[in-house]
This record gives sequence, structure tokens and C-alpha cells, in this order.
Amino acid sequence: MKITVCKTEMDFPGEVGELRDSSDLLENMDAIHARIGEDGYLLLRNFIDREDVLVAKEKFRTEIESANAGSIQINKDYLAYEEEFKKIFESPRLFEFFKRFFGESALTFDFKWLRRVRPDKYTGLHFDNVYMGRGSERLHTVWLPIGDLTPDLGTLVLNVGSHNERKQKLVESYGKMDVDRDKVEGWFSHDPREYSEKYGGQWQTTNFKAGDIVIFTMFTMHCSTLNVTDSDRYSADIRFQPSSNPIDERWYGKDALGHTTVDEPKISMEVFRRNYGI
Ligand SMILES: O=C(O)CCC(=O)C(=O)O
Repeated sequence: MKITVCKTEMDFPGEVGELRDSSDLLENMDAIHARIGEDGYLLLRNFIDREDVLVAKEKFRTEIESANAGSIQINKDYLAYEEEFKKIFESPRLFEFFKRFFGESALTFDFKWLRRVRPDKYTGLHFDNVYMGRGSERLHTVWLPIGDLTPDLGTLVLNVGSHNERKQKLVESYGKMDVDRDKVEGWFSHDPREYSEKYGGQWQTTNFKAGDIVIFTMFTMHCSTLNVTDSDRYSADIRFQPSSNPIDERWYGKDALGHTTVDEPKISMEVFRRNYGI
């Protein structure tokens, strides 16, 4: 079938591959580390209680539609109030997993990103490090579909092995950028084919079920498919890191400010890329 990644039509399965399921490795942390080291992500099916996700979806839909809002960022006070969200974003299973993964207790950012992606919208290619790279080098993202998501509605698409670019020019240039400090646009590109032709790696996605999660590194290039339906797509992305590591002050603590340059003009990514020859 044809799917549209950002604005590019591609075959799936084909040019876009199927995400590799790592659920069978869960009891073996060495294998989990080897897999994320190789792929840059972990797909874990049915990790969060499906019914809890569907309850949170109804809550989210009701609130966001009545507020006529787009995506929202929520902080700790809101989470404490909204039990339905806390139950999935701060589930004991996530903390237990990351405790084993880090070899020490885990901490999650107070900020959580809940996305309402409307028809004809998508997320462009980026590394998360450019938005939240001031703290731990072991920070990871957890992406959760809120509901069952097919690629026509909008799914996460990752470039397998792209974090291994770490050693290379892209990670040393774009990857070290900070959208607030450098005042540059965050998305590296809108064109997945141009990226893979230049930097390699296959783009991968899947049909997601409520309860599945994807964990990925700060240097895993990702984006989403275009929402070609007339419904909204709901998802969330949240972050975990070792408790003992430094924390990006924009996203944690009672004085957390979020992005500091939201309304300021940004240098275009086209100019940034030209300057670095990337
Ligand atoms: O859900 C999306 O469309 C994008 C999510 C994302 O960029 C992230 O989790 O970092």
C-alpha cells in the first residue's frame, strides 16, 4: 500500500519497512541494550494496559475538543489532577523497565507532550536532542499511540540505525543544536527520501494498537506519516532518564519554563544546513 511520510508517498511495506518488535526480549536486558544499540529504537507491544489507554483517550478527546485546542503540554500539577493520564504516563511498569534499563532509579520529565494531529498534518524529521538536550546523555523518549493508529491516520516513522550517525557530521552539527539557544527551526527536513539517500537507513513504521510503546534515543531520526483521514490522531511522548543525571531545566521542576524562544523569529533550517554543509 501507499503511505505518505511527511509529504512523500512511499510503499509500505517496501521502501518503508515494518518496525522490529522487541517485546520478546523484555526479560533480557543485555539483549534490549544490544537491540536499541543496533536499531536506535525498541517497539514493545501491549506494554501499557490497553483499557487504561482507551480511557485516557476519551478524557483527552473530551477535554481537547471542548477547549478547541491543538496539542498540549502538561505539567506535574495537571497530571496529579488527571488520574487517567498519570496511570499511563507514569505507570509502574515504565519505571520498573527504566530502572532495569539504566541500572538505577529512573526519573521522568514533568512535562508530557499530548498531541492532537489534525487532518493534513504531520511531524517533520528531527532528533529530540535539539529540543531537550541540556541534561542527561541517557535521556530517552517513550512514544505512545493513544488509540489504535494506522499509517493513514498518522504514525511514528523512525530511521533505523540513524543514531549511529552519532560519530558523524550530522550528529556533531544538527544533533548538537539547541532550538532555544541557537534560535534555529527544529525540523531538519520534510523529505524522508532525501534524508535516506544522503545518510542511509531504512524508514520504518507499523500499525499500532493502544498499549504499544516505542522507546528511542535522542539521536534517532524520526517523523510521522501524514494524517490523510478526516479524524484527529492522538498520541503522547514522554521522557525518562537516570535519576542521578543532570536534568534539562526547561522540562522539570516547579520553575520549569518550557521553550524560551517560542515567539522569537528563528533562523531557517535551510540556512543552518547550508552553513554546515549537511
Ligand atoms: O507524534 C508525532 O507526530 C511526533 C512525536 C515526536 O516527534 C517525538 O515523540 O519526539
